[in-house]
Amino acid sequence: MSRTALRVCPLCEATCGLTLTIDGTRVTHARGDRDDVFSKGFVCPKGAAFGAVDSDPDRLRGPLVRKDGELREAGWEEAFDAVAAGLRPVVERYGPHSVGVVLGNPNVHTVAGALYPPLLVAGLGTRSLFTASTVDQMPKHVSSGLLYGDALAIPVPDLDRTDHLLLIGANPLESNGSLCTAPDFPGRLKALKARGGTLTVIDPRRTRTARLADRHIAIRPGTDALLLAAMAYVLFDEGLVDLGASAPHVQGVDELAGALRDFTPEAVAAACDVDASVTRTLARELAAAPTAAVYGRIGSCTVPHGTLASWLVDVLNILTGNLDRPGGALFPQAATDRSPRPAGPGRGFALGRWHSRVSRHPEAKGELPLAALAEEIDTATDEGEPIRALVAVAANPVLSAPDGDRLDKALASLDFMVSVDPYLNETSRHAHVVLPPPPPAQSPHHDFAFNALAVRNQVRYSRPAVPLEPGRMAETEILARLVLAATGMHGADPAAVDRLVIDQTLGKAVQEPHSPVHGHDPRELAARLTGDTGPERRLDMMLRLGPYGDGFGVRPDGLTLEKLLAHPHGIDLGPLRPRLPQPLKTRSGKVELLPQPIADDLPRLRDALRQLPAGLVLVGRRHLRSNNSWMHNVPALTGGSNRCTVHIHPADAERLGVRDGEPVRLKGAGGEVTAPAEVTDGVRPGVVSLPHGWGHDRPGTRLSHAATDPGVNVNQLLDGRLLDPLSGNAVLNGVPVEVAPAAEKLTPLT
Ligand SMILES: Nc1nc2c(c(=O)[nH]1)N[C@H]1C(S)=C(S)[C@@H](COP(=O)(O)OP(=O)(O)OC[C@H]3O[C@@H](n4cnc5c(=O)[nH]c(N)nc54)[C@H](O)[C@@H]3O)O[C@H]1N2
Ligand SMILES: Nc1nc2c(c(=O)[nH]1)N[C@H]1C(S)=C(S)[C@@H](COP(=O)(O)OP(=O)(O)OC[C@H]3O[C@@H](n4cnc5c(=O)[nH]c(N)nc54)[C@H](O)[C@@H]3O)O[C@H]1N2
Ligand code: SF4
Ligand SMILES: [Mo]
Repeated sequence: MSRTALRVCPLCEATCGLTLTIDGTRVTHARGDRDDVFSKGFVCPKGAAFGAVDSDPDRLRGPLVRKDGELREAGWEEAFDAVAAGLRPVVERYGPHSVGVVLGNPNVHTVAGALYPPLLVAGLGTRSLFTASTVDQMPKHVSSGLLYGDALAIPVPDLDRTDHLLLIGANPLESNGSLCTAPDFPGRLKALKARGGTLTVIDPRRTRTARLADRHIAIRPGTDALLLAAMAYVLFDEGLVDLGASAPHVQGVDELAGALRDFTPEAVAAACDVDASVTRTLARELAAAPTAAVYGRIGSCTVPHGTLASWLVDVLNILTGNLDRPGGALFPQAATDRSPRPAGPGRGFALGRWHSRVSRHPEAKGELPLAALAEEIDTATDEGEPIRALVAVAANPVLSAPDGDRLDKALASLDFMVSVDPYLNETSRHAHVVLPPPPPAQSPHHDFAFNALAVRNQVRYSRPAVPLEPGRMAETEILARLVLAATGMHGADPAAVDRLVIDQTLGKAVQEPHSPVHGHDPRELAARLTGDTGPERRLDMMLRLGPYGDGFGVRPDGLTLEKLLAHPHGIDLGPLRPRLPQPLKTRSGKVELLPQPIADDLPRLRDALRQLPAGLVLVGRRHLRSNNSWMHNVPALTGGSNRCTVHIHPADAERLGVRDGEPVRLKGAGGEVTAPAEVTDGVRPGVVSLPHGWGHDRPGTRLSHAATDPGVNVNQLLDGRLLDPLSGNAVLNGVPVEVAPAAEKLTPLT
């Protein structure tokens, strides 16, 4: 007998509701849940392959512990004993910063990843924190921190109501969207066009998204900040600045006008390879649209001026009155957000409160650049201890971060490493202990991260669709036990971790005058929480204290876990609404349009006006059926056009003697790779493209399907030194490379 269960898909940021068909304990089919309040039945090929992803036979079924140099199957007790025995002596002997924590992308897709890593980092007291954010969106956090005083206050384009969308360095027809959670992003773009709206795409590749656009600008990689600065210049120059309703909440407009003086459309034209007349048109269209939203993603972040470009995206929204208005870019309000405090000055956002040991990179949002992880392990300095032990949760930096070969060696040199990962892969193969989480069907789901980035306020929760298999441990419990083992409390009851968080949170809430539970007894509140598990009780607490919550009875119609469970297809909380000035936490209480660190970085952008690449530059790309480094092991999601090939423009191919299908060699500062060429005018001249997450040919892994077509690791072309200085974000796009047919010797281009 088969049955169905509902489950929000964790395989990308779109968070589609799925209806799973389950035979026994096996997911045999997945389709879009037509009654889902947000995704309304949409599903993509990855979601449809949920069952295959879930039941991949290479998923580890139990912990692995290294004995006599080899990873062997072990019990959970033994595994956590080994973690405590491996980590504690390092902390005690060399101090907390000698333990590094690496958090990878899937943490934003799991309940466990949202609730426990902050406790791990705080409990260890380590400053050696590295996450996927610094190979991704850290520039956006920094620009939001500086503009609004809150690194997590990220405005989201109002896709469903905007009249004009300017999309920069994003390809939602393949990625399904990012920092803009919108199930059926493609359908929403088509709806924009159907209602008479316009779509402009800026991308050096003619992507599927670009092909849908009314206007596609094939910019030179890495130069978006120049183009956006010139657009802002035009707004000032032509008297098109109109802040609209946000005007009373913004400071620094005149200073900004002065700071952008040098960035005329004519001045940026050569660097961007965009005609001055086109730049003017882009600015005028933005100003003229009844509503408009500028939105930038990977291609605008993972570049040398990532923070400036991210800042300018918001600057353009602000200058055209589109920040915080329907149809523009608004701040979502998630159900688990803290209960909004009254508007007013906040503590502001600080950068560089500490620095990395070797290259003195400033921290951003409490993190050091992932690109500097290898040197923080393998380089001794007088500044302090190198990292000697590592906790990696859902992270595969050997493939995802620059210079995987160096990192590979560095990881092999650690005194101790633990990986929480379902696979024995390029990174986890170095661990002394591997703790595998259960597959997604056996895990609960709630989008703590993405609801705060969604184009509609809504809330959904799925309990595990399938009970835990014997021998499995919930990832929430794995991480709770890991927190205990890492912080000297090995062996304590993991439920105590959740109780501690609940007591602390409620204890604080009752003291906050604006909290619905102000003045209550926290123990009495804790006793009223519902949920089968510690994490469920924490979710109940967050919902009830949150902006839509029942406030523990103060607002009887409000949200609770019970209410959410009674709505398995989710609860719609309405369209995005203007919220200013409440989200602002700057010291001035205003949007600070020209923050000092940004002003200080503008001379570097001015220098870029004169820099033209001497040869070819590299950009990445994503395929609809991919997911970073970990989905090449699922046969249903590989093959066809999902291949690790070098896209090269016919003109460049001809000049270099590169032929379609033949191997081509790429050389960058970090090394060389060889992959088949795909000659296509889908990339602009001067640009080659190679996807990331490939390179599954290292020994000691257990990825049997991925190993049959391993591809190459594009990040081997990087040496980790190219960063956006304000955010520490790695430069992954617009990187100079030398290219030649594999048979030929590479001759340097300059
Ligand atoms: N050149 C280049 N490099 C890039 C990018 C690029 O565009 N170009 N993109 C960058 C971006 S945006 C990102 S986010 C990073 C992503 O890079 P990573 O942070 O490494 O993330 P993933 O490769 O998605 O997955 C990391 C690990 O999580 C494991 N995993 C999967 N599901 C779970 C789970 O439920 N629990 C746990 N504990 N583990 C799980 C996988 O097996 C895998 O080993 O890559 C970055 N690297
Ligand atoms: N199918 C699939 N979906 C995914 C992922 C995946 O691996 N596969 N990964 C997920 C993750 S972790 C993330 S962060 C998101 C990312 O979501 P997106 O940002 O939409 O991801 P990409 O498809 O890499 O699109 C980036 C685009 O930027 C372009 N680009 C490169 N350099 C520049 C530049 O200098 N300027 C401009 N204007 N454009 C440039 C590239 O050609 C590319 O088309 O996707 C998520 N969704
Ligand atoms: S678009 Fe993303 S969330 Fe939706 S089904 Fe596909 S992978 Fe899952
Ligand atoms: Mo990402």
